[in-house]
Amino acid sequence: MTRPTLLTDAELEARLIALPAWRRTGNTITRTITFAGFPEAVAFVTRLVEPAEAMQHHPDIDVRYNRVVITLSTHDAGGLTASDVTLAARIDALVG
Ligand code: H2B
Repeated sequence: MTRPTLLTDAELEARLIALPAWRRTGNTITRTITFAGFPEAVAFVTRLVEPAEAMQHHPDIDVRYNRVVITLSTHDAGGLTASDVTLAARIDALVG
């Protein structure tokens, strides 16, 4: 398998303009979403399965009561790639 290509800082900054809910922290981007309660938070996490499996690109997920923190990074590349940006946009579309 070819190693995915890391985005440059300039490419990343440009693409994050379209993803204002996401914050970059080093080699990851993160979005926090708050729900009415734990069932809604867990239900949302199950909705991430389809895009993640379709892309074979999987978010790191932290659920705490009604809050879901989603962290994206391309582990195979050791940083952020186009797959992270694409998945972030797909997650935004699910949040609505
Ligand atoms: N998800 C994420 N976030 N980063 C990866 O590098 C990654 C992945 N690699 N999901 C995929 C699976 C790879 O291990 C398989 C073989 O496609």
